[in-house]
Amino acid sequence: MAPEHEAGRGTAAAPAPLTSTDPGAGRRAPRADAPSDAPALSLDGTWRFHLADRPGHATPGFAEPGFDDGGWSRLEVPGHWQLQGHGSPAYTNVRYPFPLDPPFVPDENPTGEYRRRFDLPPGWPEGEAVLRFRGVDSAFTVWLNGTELGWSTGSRLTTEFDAGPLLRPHGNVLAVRVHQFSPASYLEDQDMWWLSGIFRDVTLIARPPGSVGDFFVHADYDHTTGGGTLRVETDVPATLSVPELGLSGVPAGQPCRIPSVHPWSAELPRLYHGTLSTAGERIPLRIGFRTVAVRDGLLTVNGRRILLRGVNRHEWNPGRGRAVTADDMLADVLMMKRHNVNAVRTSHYPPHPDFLDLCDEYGLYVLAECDLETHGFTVAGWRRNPSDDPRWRPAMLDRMCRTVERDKNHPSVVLWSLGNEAGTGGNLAAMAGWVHERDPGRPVHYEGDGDSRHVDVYSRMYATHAEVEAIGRYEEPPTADPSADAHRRGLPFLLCEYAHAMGNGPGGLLEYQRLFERYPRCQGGFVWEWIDHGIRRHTPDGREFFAYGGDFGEPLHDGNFVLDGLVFPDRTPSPGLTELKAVFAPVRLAVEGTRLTVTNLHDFTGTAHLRFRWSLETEGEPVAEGVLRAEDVPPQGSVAVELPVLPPVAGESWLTVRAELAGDTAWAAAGHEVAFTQHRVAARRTEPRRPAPLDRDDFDDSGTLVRLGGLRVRGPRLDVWRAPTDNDRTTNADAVESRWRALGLHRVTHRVIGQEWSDGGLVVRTRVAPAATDLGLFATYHWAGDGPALLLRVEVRPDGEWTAPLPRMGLRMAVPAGLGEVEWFGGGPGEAYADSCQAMRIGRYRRTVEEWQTPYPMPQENGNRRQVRWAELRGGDGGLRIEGAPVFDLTVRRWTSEDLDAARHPTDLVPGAVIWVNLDLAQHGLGTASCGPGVLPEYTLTAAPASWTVRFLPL
Ligand code: IPT
Repeated sequence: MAPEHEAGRGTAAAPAPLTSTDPGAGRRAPRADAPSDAPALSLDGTWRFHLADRPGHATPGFAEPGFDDGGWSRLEVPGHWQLQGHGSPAYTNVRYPFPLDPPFVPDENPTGEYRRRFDLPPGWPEGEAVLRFRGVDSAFTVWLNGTELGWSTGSRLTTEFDAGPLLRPHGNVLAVRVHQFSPASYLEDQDMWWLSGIFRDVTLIARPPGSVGDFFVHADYDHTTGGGTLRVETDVPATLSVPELGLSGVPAGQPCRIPSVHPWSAELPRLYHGTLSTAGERIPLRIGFRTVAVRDGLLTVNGRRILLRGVNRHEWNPGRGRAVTADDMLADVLMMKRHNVNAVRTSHYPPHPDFLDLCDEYGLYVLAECDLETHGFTVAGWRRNPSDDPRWRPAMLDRMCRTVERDKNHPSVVLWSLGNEAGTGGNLAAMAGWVHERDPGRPVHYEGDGDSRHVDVYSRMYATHAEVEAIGRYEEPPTADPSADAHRRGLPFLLCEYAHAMGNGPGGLLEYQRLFERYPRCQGGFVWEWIDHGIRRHTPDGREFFAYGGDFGEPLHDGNFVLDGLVFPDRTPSPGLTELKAVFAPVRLAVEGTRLTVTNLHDFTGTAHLRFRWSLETEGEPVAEGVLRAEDVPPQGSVAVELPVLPPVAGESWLTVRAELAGDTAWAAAGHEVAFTQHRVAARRTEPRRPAPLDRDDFDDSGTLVRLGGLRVRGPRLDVWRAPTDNDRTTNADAVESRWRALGLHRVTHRVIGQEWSDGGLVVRTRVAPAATDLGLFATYHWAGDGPALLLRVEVRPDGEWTAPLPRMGLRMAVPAGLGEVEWFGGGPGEAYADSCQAMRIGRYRRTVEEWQTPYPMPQENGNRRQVRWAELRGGDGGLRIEGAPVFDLTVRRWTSEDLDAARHPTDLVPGAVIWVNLDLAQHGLGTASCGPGVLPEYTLTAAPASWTVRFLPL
């Protein structure tokens, strides 16, 4: 390394956490995180706090017990200082917010100083005690009563220090100095906000003599015999009791064979409650018997191939950042279970340990990831990447070891992951080697080494459907290093990230799921990602919005790329989550003729816990309903059930069959819907047209409709633009948005070629085209009277060689602002797009124009309802019925697509003087090109001759 890189090293009295690549000093050995009946004292709450703008400006003597902190601020612990009025959040994805100058960080390095006074509760035992920090971002040093205990890094990992000898009954002073950046920051380049401080709980825990240092629960399940083996390794003498299994006072270390146990799986998360007793404490255990193995090229749990229906989860709360609450964690788990999710990747760091308790209890498979990412080194072609620099090996091994040791006793953890996007190198190999030795009971994952040399599963992110299919057929291209090929070709495959859920999307989920179901090797994956990391803010006039990169004046930021979740920042489900639930459904229902086929996609459970309810609706009005008698379908099995004889119906009628929980579960009440299907049993009756003359006064001199009965309207006329979605947008030059804008589709003009009035009505011929191109669209409007209604048939014919897809093929019209209540019969209740419509069902729905909108925190195209048969807009000014022949896509808004396109936050959108109604033939699909493949060919809207018909009836 060039000497100038080293020049700053150790100069002045820079503290070790700022100069060393070591992970820390003075810390206790990592151990399992577990509750215990040993006395404990929470040190959460209000601390005294001061923020120095750089380490050199830190307060001298601040750790002295007698230091006067009376003038300091107050700060809530756990929490981030940037979200409590000190400094501000900053968001970057791949790029480090400081020079790539490892291991150094800038002198401008905010440094938080924390002080907390505490007394020991009465009866606190003398002797050993540990101070436990479950998460401090990024590097910190701890003093107790003026004595330095040590320092640590690894923001999302637990650190414990010995505190016993320094404690006194009253007036203890704990002082902590936290640097926002440190050499360790080079290992923590995850795609998220840079937020600092003591953001997880701080606890003082007594360690009475004979307390356990560490313990490892091994609870295996033998699927060939149904038996279990339980062995608990401890480092002190201990006994084990599990009353339910008839075990009492069994010496730890001794294997116990149980002839018959209920295994743990995400589907049936059976836990046995036990106690580990030592001379010093008793530890409650929750034991789940399960065996994870890669066998014959497949990832198995309890001897069976599993399918991961997973999501990537960052920890997030829009007000508290990564200092999530118990309620947040429970909400996530319950929402996941209710949306048919069965797996979580803890991207890209160990979560709060309580989250894993919930996964054990409610049943979620966990890919537990180490707190590691060095992604920003890609900008330098991975040069000087810590992953391949021996100076960082202790820190990287330390992280891996603390991940495994902390979480090893969770049955939910089925895979360990070395980290994310950290390139390749010897340190990663060493981490994998260490894990294999320490815990042979769990396969190791790491996506960043394309050759999968050191891991047990082949993992990719954002692979296209075609690539996944090739992998499923074992026809993937060979590894870069030919010697790794045989190993990788023998591995099961998963997508550690796919279906980027940024903004409106993802599109194309169903097609991935079908591949996972078709090819045994493709064992599912984890959608990116669970939650939008928006930060709650308010406009000066008090309206809430969610901030993203750049909203805090960051000089370097990645905008709204931090908003790519299935749920909005406040955990409101987005349409993407509703789609995910339908695609992930663990039973598939299909009606054919008079029979319902139930296909059970569970890996372990039958369908006895489900009840199948049917209902018949005509034009969305209930006609009949009932419960089907269905036998218990075995896992991966399929049965056909005879449907009841349905009553006669008049009008378009749909049979809906829903699989719902027959009884209450821990995560949802009886009646919760797990899956549904719909089947049309009678088609719509079309009424004969009743020709009627048109009123010339209803049209202006350009042939544009301006009046409908008593309503003032404008349009409809051809409209192809949509406010680009994040998946249209992307930074990629091939992004459809760039192509659309290059063509000028956001600024088309209309030219009337001619209009002809006749007895049959009015024909208006136009050419619609943007400036500066010879491409265009001929649009011809055929107007005719139909009783009291107006009938419009639009014909569109492209002019020239169109090479880009169209955003929409549609009509736009303005109707009076008073028509704010919409009722429709068609697809709903939420928005749907060509490649994201599995959650859509045909029915009759009502929404106000306000409720119609999906409030993506970054405004973009939203709210499209598909296959609308008819819609009625009503309000003070009268009413308007619009019918399709047969159907149309409908959107209603109080602003235009252009307004939506220009807005940066939903609070920028101001209702205008009219309601804008889109009546479309089709829209381009969504895809996931914000990170991943674009729209599949079958959902691409090509510019081609088209025609559709709508009928307008004033009410
Ligand atoms: C991938 C990252 O692993 C993840 O953290 C997130 O940033 C995601 O992208 C995009 O939201 S890495 C990318 C190079 C595919």
